[in-house]
Amino acid sequence: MKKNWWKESVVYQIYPRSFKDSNGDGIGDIPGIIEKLDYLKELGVNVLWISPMLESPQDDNGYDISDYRRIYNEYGTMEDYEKLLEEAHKRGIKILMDLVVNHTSDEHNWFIESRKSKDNPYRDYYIWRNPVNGKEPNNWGSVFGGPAWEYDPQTEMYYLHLFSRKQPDLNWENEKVRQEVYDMMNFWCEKGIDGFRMDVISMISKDQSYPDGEMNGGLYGDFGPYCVHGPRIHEFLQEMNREVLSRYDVMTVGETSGVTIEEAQKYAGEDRNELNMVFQFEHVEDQGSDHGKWATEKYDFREFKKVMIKWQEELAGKAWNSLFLGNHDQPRSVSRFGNDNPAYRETSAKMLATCLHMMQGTPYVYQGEELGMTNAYFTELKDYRDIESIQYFHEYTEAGIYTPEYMMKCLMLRGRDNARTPMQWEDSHQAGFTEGTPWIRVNSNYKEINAKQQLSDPDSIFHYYQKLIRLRKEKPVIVYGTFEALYRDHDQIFAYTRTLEGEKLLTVCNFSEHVAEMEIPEEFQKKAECLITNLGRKDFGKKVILKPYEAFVLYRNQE
Ligand code: TEU
Ligand code: CA
Repeated sequence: MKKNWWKESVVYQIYPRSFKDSNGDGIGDIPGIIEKLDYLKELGVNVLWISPMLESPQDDNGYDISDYRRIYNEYGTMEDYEKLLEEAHKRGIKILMDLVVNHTSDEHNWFIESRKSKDNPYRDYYIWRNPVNGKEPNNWGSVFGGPAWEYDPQTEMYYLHLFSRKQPDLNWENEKVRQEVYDMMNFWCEKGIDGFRMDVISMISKDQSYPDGEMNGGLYGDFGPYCVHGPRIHEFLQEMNREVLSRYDVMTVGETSGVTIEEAQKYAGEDRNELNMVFQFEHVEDQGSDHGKWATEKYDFREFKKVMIKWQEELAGKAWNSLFLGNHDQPRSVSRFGNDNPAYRETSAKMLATCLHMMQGTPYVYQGEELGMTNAYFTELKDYRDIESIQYFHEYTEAGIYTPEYMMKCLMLRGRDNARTPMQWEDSHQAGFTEGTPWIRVNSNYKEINAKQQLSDPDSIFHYYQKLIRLRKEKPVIVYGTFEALYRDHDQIFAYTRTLEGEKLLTVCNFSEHVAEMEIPEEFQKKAECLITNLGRKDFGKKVILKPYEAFVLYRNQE
């Protein structure tokens, strides 16, 4: 397999608004990130993906950009950003920019021009359609609730917004739009960034016939089949690769929800000249509800394991995996896939990390995950800030689809703000995140869960992550070894081996709160070295009884 630095890396995602506030205004900022670079260095990660920091009215916390060449003033200045790059690079840490080019803010100059008149030079930068029978051009719903079309009285036409009405979709059919995007990307590459995480990049090419979508029991039609992995997507990405990516040594990861194995091989196939890897979402996608993510069921372990194994096996040798259990759009991984009850929180957080970091692919750590931060579990709507959570609460309760009580429960389990509460640095005022009042409430468990405490405890989740990350640098088998699943049908255990020439790893994880019995494969019995264990196990005889959420990794070198 071809060696690449981005295969050997561990990426840490920063949600800047909630990472560290340096000036007491309650909003995280660039000087705050700089202040914490040594913390990240100590953790051992070598790439940062930072959620958008460009000029924005913050309708969707920066995923609505109004100027691609300016830093959002509450986060700092261009000088601050340049200093961040320099300070990170000094520490051997690379930085990925979050590239949001499916849409801009409605306050972007292009859109301000575009909406002025039908013959404005920027008109075709966006997607405008005439009303049909006095209504929306088709039945599509937006990802955040409500219709995907907004009427604009100025020219009596509708514009498309797959996300909020303040996020109009760019028209990628227009060559000028594509050139503007590539110029902007080159501008940032010249500045010295090390790559891009590409926001909803799978949605930039739309089926030009704009037909109605299936209703699937919801209030609006599904745009999915016409906008996701659309007709020209691979052509556009190959063009972007020629115009920008191929000119620099940059890493790219595309956000491609709904991606299949076959489609992923097109986006990230080694010989395709598109992207290095994509985020697939099958393991965090929603089963069991007619209304997408708004479900309250616990995840199904067997299904989860099946999906994880499938991606390992089927991308092998063809495209590279990205590995994640959480991000700024998902609930906290320990609350969702582990167990955030104090009795099991630490053990299960370490178990999840073990399972993920030993697989083949590039692991992503979402800020606070390395501390075992949990869901916010807000009980009142007024504590929520997320546009999606607030809009759906109103939409579904007003339409009588769900009761307010049920919707509040969904938000507690699935809402995006669960992962957006401030980083818990210390056990003092506002968890050490700000000296003022944070833009969103701090999780009330910050006295027990915070970085300061964990840095002083050699057995903390932080130090466990540090060890996993270090092991990856020491043992090539963790990066390049072939994956093979064991105990496929077991309903508590997730176990697999990795093999690279003479080296072999065995990873064993108990995903349940009950003990689980297993047999260690012959070749690992007694002869192997234990690389890491979350419960201090010393005995690796033939038969082992795994404790709740226990995990360990055995290693042997056959030479
Ligand atoms: O998310 C895109 C996406 O596919 C959504 O389905 C996402 O999962 C959403 O949170 C639904 O619950 C990206 C960003 O990660 C997200 O933060 C932005 O809000 C969105 O694009 C629009 O830019
Ligand atoms: Ca600030």
